[in-house]
Amino acid sequence: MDKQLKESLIEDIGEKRYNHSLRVMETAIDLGQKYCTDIDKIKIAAILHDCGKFMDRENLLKMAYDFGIIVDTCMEHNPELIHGPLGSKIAEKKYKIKDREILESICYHTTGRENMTILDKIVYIADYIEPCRNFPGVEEIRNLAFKDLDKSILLAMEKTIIFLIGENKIIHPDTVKARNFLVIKSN
Ligand code: DGI
Ligand code: FE
Ligand code: FE
Ligand code: FE
Repeated sequence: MDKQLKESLIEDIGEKRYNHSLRVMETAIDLGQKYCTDIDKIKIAAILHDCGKFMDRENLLKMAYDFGIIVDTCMEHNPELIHGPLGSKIAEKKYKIKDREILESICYHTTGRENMTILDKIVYIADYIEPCRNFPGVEEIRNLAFKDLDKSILLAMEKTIIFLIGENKIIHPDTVKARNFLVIKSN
């Protein structure tokens, strides 16, 4: 990995999160080979996917406003959701990424969205199944990701939605739209 990129990322998001990003990248590369997608794009999107997940959480909202991100009600109630859109802006401004597809996959990596691109899907599910994720049921989704990408994402989203309901958290409309789209497509 590029030394400067590595150092900059570690400074912003910490070594643990950087190592997670490396694992997401390796997983995403495996998926990219399976689904014949542009590996160079995958590498950039995956290594940067959490670049907005600053260790300094206090400033997240302020940074979002500074970058002109429209913070919706759901994000206000759950600042965790800001790191996707914020990361997309950081990738653009700080890491000079111009490719819209890469920037969008970073933006939507937490919620998903309607009609996801193959790059969106690979980043989303690689984040969910990277080797250190160890929650119940992850192995099934890990295997499924290499057999039926849409089905694995649908399962991951449904598990996430059920988890959020259990935590009494609100579901972002993009998460709902992403799931609805996949359900309609699978019928
Ligand atoms: O950044 P990571 O931890 O690597 O992973 P991520 O960006 O996928 O974030 C996962 C978290 O985001 C997890 O705690 C569930 C939460 N999340 C995902 N979709 C929604 C959500 N939280 C809310 N409130 N609403 C959502 O729709
Ligand atoms: Fe994330
Ligand atoms: Fe995720
Ligand atoms: Fe992540």
